[in-house]
Amino acid sequence: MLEGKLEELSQGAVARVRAAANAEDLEAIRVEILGRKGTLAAVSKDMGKLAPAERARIGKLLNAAKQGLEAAIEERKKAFAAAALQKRLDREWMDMTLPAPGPRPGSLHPITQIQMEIEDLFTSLGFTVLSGPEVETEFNNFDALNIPSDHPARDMQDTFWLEDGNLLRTHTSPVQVRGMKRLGPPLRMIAPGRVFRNEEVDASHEHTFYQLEGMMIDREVSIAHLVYYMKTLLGGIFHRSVTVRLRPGYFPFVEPGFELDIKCLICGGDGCPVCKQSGWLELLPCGLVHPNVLRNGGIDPDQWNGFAFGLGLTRLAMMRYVIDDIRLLQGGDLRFLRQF
Ligand code: FA5
Repeated sequence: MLEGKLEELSQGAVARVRAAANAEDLEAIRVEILGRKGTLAAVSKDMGKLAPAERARIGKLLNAAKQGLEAAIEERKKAFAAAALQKRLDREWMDMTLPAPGPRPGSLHPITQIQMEIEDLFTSLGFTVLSGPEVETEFNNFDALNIPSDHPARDMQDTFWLEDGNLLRTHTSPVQVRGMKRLGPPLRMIAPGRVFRNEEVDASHEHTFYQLEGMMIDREVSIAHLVYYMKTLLGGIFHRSVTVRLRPGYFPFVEPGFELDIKCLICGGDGCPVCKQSGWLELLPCGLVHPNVLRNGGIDPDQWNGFAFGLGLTRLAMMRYVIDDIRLLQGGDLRFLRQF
């Protein structure tokens, strides 16, 4: 009797396994029949009542039924896996004949981009682009710019001195001296470049940063000329209205001298770490060239005069791209740089 029941059960179970619609159904059937509390387990319990010889025979049949069922389940599982794989293969494919994307192209650093824009602007206004060395003489960096050795203005720019008495230029102004000697009057020049100061680094100060010097020497150059060029410069860079203020500024190489500040574009003037909570950022010191500087450049101050400015290029990049920490610009983090 048990034998018939087993036969019937095993045939029914195999049929159900073959008909299972998916892997979940299959698992449910497996648990129902082969599980610890499953149908086959119940049959094996009933075997206890049989005589020993009969028990051994039915035991064998039970094992065979179990193995048959397990094989059927395995086969069905494989069929499901193959179907799933086929479905993925149909969906996910790629065209191996397409050309490879190749290495990711780099891009110009944001400071370089701004520098090139300013160069374009000023060359269109008749200015020459000069570059001076980063290692300068003390004379070009200070003395020729009307900053004698005992003058307190030297302390305004903390200097990296070299053992041979030269220095890392603290500003791009020494290119004024080189430009005057090289080009003679009248002249219009700009000189972008890297400068160095022994300064503590914070959100708006680097020890290594970029400036862009400008100088125009002609006859009867006035503050009106200076203001015109400064406005043209800022308009060309920001393409939107920026608020500026001009206040007196002291630099021994200009007279009169000014600080052109720009209302902080990071905080809109409310105060933030970049503008040191003042709402304004020093960006563009400028003025009319001091007669002593003209003389040191071999130009007669009775015949010629001019203006000069020293733009903080790194700070300009910060304002233009609304970067709230100067250290990001030279940190070398590609995740930052790839945004430009
Ligand atoms: C000068 O360096 C003068 N040579 C500028 C000048 C040229 C005046 C021609 C008159 C005529 P100053 O030390 O203020 O000035 O620096 C100029 C600009 O460089 C500042 O307005 C600021 O934008 C930027 N700057 C100065 N120090 C740092 C620094 N540590 N990190 C980043 N930018 C700086």
